[in-house]
Amino acid sequence: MRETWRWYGPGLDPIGLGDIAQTGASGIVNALHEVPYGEVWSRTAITERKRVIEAAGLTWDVVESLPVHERIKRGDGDLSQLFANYRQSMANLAAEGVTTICYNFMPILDWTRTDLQSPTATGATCLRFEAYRMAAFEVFMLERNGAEADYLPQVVERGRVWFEASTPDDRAALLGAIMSGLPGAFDRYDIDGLKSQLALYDGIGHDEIRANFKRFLDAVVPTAEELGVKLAVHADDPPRDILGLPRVVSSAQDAAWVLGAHDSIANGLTLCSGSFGAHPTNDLPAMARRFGPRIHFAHLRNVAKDPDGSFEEAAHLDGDTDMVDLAKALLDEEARRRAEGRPDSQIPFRPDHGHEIAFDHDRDNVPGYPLIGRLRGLAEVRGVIRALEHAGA
Ligand code: DNO
Repeated sequence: MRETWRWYGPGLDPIGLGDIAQTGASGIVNALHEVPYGEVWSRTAITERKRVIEAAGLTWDVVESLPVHERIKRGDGDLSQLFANYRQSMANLAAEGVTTICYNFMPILDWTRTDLQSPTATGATCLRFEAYRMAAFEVFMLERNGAEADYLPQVVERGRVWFEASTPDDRAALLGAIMSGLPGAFDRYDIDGLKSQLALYDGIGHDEIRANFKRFLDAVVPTAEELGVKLAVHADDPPRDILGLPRVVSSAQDAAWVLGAHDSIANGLTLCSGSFGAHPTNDLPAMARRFGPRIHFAHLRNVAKDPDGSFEEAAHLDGDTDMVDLAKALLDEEARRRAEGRPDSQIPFRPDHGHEIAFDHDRDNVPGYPLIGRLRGLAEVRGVIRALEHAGA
């Protein structure tokens, strides 16, 4: 497997390429976060980014993400220009040899947590999704109609108690945590801003968003095929509807739907073990075996789930997913590809997220993306992979 590392780019990531090179990872996962959603990624900007990455002795292996514009997700109006722009960005990337492209189809929000620095038993901190806090946000701060029905009654009650005791600072911190998943230069919303974004999704349920997703795939997959681009949809995080928004990439069945919507190698999956792993019925090693040939990219991390829907990011080898078995499944897939003579026999993976450990606490990290915590994850997963390779040799 090819070791990669997510870098947010010049000016956005406090961790430099020189530090990343020292982790031993050889590939970079990058995006032009400064380009507004829906606009073309110019060839010049891509060439320049590639030059910067290569100057550090690294390679730009994966794009994460080439964002899908909200209007595409909503199926709003004439989308031909947005589709054309997406195709043009893919073509510009492919012309520079960057052909693995991760994206997601989550409405409005990307990953969502309620605590960005939740203490773990060791004194490190992790990202956590606490069901009662999310309920407090949705039911009492946002006052969203119908939100109560999405949570267990005792979770709503705990949310009410939290809300009633909360200070304006507590509420601002919760809103800030929930907005932190929006990458790069994307707008963060306040309560009113979020309400107006949510209103744009009125009347859009799972069927509608699936139809819009299919329309997007129809518009871009044939071009991706011609370009040799491999699109890799990322799972919903958390893998459930949130804020009443329909999400359709949460379960193994959902992944099968996406891959079946266009039966092409160009239409593939980012196997994010943390996002899919927060779903009660997803079995990650089984998913890796089932979808193997269409997995173009893997995010390896772990979660520990609670019965009320809460979860936190566990250390990479702890938590609910058997990381050793998952790595084994991915290595088996690589062996299968080698036997088949597939040129993309090596699957890029990155240690996804990490605890904040030691000096990480003093740095201004992108939430979830500290240096030492991710290095711990990378080193552990690297050890598992080496051991499995050795045993299989
Ligand atoms: C979180 C990431 C996601 C991911 C996007 C892909 O840390 O895994 O933000 O990059 O959802 O489009």
